[in-house]
Amino acid sequence: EKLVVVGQGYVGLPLAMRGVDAGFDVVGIDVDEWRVKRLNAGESYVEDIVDDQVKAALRWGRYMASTDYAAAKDFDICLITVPTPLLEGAPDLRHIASAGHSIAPLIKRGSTVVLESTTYPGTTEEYLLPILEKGSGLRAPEGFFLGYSPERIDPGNSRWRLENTPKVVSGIDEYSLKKIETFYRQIVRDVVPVSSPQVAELCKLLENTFRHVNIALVNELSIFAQQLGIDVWEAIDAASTKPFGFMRFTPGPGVGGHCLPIDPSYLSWAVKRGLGHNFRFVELANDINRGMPEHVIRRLAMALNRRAKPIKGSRLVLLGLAYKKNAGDCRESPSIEVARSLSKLGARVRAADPYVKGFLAPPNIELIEASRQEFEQSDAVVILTDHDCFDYELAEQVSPFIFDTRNRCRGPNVERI
Ligand code: SAJ
Repeated sequence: EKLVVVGQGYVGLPLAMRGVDAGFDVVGIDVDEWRVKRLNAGESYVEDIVDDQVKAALRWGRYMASTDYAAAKDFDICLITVPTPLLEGAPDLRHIASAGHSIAPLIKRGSTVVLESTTYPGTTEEYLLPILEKGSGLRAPEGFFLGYSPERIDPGNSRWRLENTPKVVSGIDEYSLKKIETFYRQIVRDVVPVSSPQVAELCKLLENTFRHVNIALVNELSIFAQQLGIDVWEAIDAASTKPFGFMRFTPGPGVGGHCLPIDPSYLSWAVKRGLGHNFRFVELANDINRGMPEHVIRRLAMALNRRAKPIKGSRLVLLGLAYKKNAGDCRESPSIEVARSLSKLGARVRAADPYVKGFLAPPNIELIEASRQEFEQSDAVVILTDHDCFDYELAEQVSPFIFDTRNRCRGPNVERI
């Protein structure tokens, strides 16, 4: 059977490779020429897929990548895994529309389409279905099957991978659900059928909104605890000893990435559009998390002030620019926002992040290697993204002052968020 995966990013490429493992002939469609070239040369740019997997799939003649949808002709199953960003705070479904319009003419009777992109409840049936029916001249589910299955890929997580992470699946009718369930059972260990695409769409938004709201909770708690003179990190460690009913989150300089800062706004947008209500939890969490970079600046300014050092002209060494540790992704990175603001305030900002390759540092920010000399000659070291590769002991020993937003350092010269 022929499987087409539209979008060969950190979600689509693992799906394509699992499809090859399961015996499908797979075509990976991507609009990015550079990606298609790399893939057809047997190279992976996705953290969780190694070159050899792509090379083997090519060698067996069971995989090819293309920018041309003609390569998708006669597909049996098509998975759509394209980005769903925000545009001025509202869902931007242009990539879903583009994929839908392009794949629709290639739908043959009895084929199956599954949307995996994170989106608001209703998208599959209200938005994608009409595009596919119009473009194919067929009706669903009589002519083709359609459903939704949210992605739960966590790049770099070696414990939970595509094949062993439970996969929620749905269909617009029971036959679509059966077809889609049967497909996923060939590539993942646990399949969790739900009664409608809207349930599956909402489930995904719930998962990430839950995380976003709880991070906002500990972020706001960290602000109050510090003002009360209470060590919030110790309190969180103590609370984490509760073996049931508590889930550990930690404060930080804000929430980055392309999931957490985005997905909750899909939910609040859907509630406002549908009911005219504000989803206050989500909006409050957005406000708190978006306010953390500025909170970091305020705390740092007060700490420097206590050392008779204005921010202007101070020599700052920042550790970490990526949005989360041990990764190089800078999308929506709060660390970069902090770096930019400090530079605007006239600080001399030098940033170290070995994961961020070939990065066009924001203006007036110098990329450096973290070293004894850099620490010694700084007025302050600011820990923003706590990559495990940084030498925190050295920083503690030789830095005049450390502002630590990730609880990696101890000592009389250390202040934590
Ligand atoms: N963060 C905190 N405190 C925390 C946890 C995270 O400040 O306690 C910050 C991180 O520094 C980062 C941001 O939040 O800036 C997002 O971190 P994340 O660990 O949630 O990483 P993501 O963005 O890669 O989230 C992904 C999501 N996966 C999918 O959407 C499929 C999310 O659902 C996962 O729960 C998360 O990975 C995970 O568990 O690692």
